[in-house]
Amino acid sequence: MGVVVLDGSTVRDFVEDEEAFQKSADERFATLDLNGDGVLSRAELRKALETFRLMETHFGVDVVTPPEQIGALYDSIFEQFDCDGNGTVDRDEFRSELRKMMLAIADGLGSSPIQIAVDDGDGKSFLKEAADLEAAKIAAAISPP
Ligand SMILES: [Ca+2]
Ligand SMILES: [Ca+2]
Repeated sequence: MGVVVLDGSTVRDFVEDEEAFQKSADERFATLDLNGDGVLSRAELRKALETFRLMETHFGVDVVTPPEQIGALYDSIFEQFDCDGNGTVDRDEFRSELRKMMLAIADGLGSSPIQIAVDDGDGKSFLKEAADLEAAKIAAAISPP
């Protein structure tokens, strides 16, 4: 394990490196597409969001979120990904939404660096950490004040 320091420009550079970003996004997509049909269903995306520990990171220790509220949260995230509203998230939708979220994170981070732990030489865990952040960010953006 090592630690990298990440700030807005690091994230932005990553997203703007078209080839690297696309590769990471595609790898993640393939991991999430459990039945291998080339699209993400609602259930597959939900599983992914659970993996991102969305609830733990955002809703914290002293708040118990009712299941129907969690369901609504997952639904609204799914709809954000499913741009054409056909009920599944394809590779392009996934990639472009991921890019938007990463850029939003980059804006949020600005020039205040944060430290994240990564497995040495494992590019995927960088994306995973970034994904944790973006999941928390979506939760913050769409949950009631
Ligand atoms: Ca699938
Ligand atoms: Ca779609």
